[in-house]
Amino acid sequence: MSSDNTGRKRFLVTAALPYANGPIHIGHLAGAYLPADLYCRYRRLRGDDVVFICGSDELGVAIMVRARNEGVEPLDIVNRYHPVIKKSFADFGISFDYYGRTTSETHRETSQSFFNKLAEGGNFTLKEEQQLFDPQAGLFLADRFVVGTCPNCGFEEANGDQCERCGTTLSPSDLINPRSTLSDAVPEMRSTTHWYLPLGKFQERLEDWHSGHADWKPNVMGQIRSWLADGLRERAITRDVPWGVPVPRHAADLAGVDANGKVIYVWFDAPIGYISATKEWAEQQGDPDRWKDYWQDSESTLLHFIGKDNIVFHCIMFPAMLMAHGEYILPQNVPANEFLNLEGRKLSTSRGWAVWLHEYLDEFDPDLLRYALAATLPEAKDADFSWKDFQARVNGELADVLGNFVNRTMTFAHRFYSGTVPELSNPSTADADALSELHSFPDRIGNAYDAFRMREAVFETMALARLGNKYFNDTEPWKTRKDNPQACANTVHVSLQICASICVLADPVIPFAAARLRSMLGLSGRVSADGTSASAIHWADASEPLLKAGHPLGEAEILFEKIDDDVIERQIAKLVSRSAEGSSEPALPFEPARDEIEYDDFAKLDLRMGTVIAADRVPKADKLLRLDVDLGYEKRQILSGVAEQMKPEELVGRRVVVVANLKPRRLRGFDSAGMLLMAEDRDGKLCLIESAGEDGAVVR
Ligand code: B3M
Ligand code: ZN
Repeated sequence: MSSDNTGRKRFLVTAALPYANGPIHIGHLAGAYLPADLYCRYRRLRGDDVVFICGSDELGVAIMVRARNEGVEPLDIVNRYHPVIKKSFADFGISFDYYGRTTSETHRETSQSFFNKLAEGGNFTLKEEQQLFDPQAGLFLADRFVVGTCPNCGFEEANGDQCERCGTTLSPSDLINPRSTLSDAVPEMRSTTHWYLPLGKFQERLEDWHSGHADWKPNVMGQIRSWLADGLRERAITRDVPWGVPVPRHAADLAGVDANGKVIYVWFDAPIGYISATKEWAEQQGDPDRWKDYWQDSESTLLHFIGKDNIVFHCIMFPAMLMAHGEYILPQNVPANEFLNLEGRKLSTSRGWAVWLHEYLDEFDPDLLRYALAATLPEAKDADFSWKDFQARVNGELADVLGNFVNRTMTFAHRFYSGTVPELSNPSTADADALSELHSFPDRIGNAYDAFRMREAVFETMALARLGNKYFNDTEPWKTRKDNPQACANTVHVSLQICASICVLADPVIPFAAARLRSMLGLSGRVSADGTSASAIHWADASEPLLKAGHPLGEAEILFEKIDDDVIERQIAKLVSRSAEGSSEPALPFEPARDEIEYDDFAKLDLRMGTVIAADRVPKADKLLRLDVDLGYEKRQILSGVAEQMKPEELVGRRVVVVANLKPRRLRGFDSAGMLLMAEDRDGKLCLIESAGEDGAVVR
């Protein structure tokens, strides 16, 4: 496998780019993000070179549908959800090296040049075809703008590009009884020209490549085999919709087609998003070419973590694109997960049957869900999350086994050995056995991670804590303390070694608790996230005792609190009442409170009342309005970024609060002297702040 000259292996790990049309829920986490994070954290502790890439999927029809339902622009939707998604991933400890977005300039360039290169290589075909058109909405009904009955399984709500029930990929014209999701209009047929990727041409190469990967998960291989057995068909890779990466001029010229109004199909550009985001990461590292080490060097390992509905795109379509391009490596594995159900029912965001990550994080520690989910991931088949099971895992495993073991050990060490590691001498058979069993754990757990068996890795991690607890019980230090002090010291010594190994080996699953445990053990900073610093403790080091006799310990604290029944009842009640209301989504989170400031910091602001006396658009700036504001003692020209939400005529005559002593700036060729204060709702809606005070009145 891949390695550089220091023996570190190089990995590029991706997790599916979530559509930025809603917040993240536990189904997303169980499908891709948590297993990917477990894997990356494990690899970094192994000392490997890992770049973990993700980002928001901001293009495509799914975003347009959401925007149309709300009567806003697609950009409003992605600007609302991208930050929410990014933040909840970070709070949950998903350790992306870079989280990008597919509306970025880099992404547009990368996708277009990829498209051009394939066009130049003669990899596409063009077809003029009759397609479903909604005369009322004035749009061709691509993908999710049309639903109908799946010709394969009879599901009546199949989308135009894929049936959610049986996974079959579809074209809108395959649907029986097509209906427009935009209006009640009956779709009609109109002719249009599109680019197609003839996947059939890649069938043989894909088969060869897949046959070299017999180690892939059976659920993934099963889907691939059935695709290949059906014979691969061509797939349209452009759409007539107003939201997406525009079909590049060069490719259009080559084809002699007018590409106006045509964009690249979202499933063509989205996986390229992994490449664009890696480029942006490299740029941020100050080494703009470094992305090539991960994408174009055969020594590098590429892994895609996804949910099962994305298998065909990652195992067939994207690899075919990469083969056609020729300058990229192919994924080494695509460890896709099945679906997660919730309390025995299929998770459904539109029916209010979901646990939302940002809501969960308002009430609980991220590690609790990381552990409970990781222990039940839908690796081989669909799995179920229930709040009762969550409580049982937290109380019965994290608190009673792991937390209890750490707590007993720390209590003994502080009470009887003045907070240092006692000496081990004349170890008993039990002591020696415990240490020799400890020795096997890094490999036991690591082998499971290596094979993408995350549940097993989590089970083995907890097995180490169980070993510790049992050893502590069996050696009875509360008795030996009186009649055999050396035996007691040995128990505490060995138990502390087990705790120290746990703080390394449990780090992928419960990184926040592992960090607390390290500080209790006086090992803070020693287990570095990237495993590269000289004093860093690596995964393999956890097979041997990590603490020297006499090593000073930190302060003890309770690692995990138990969760009461009523807390769990409340969660279940919330779920039930939400689904009864059929309400789809919880409120967005509020922006976190800021740090405290001194009065003097506030007093630096010169806030004044004013009246807008003129307003007009700024040429070529979609967001800006130019305002003249009367501050009583003088008039000001101010540029304000409200043009997407307020019309110039709505603003004239309005009373406003102005930051009057803001340093003047030049924007789009205009001087702007000051800033309007506005309230921004959680969904990005802006409201002016008004007052009856006279123009020029000081606001304080
Ligand atoms: N946004 C689909 C999904 O969320 C899609 C994944 C893109 S990965 C390149 O299921
Ligand atoms: Zn179907």
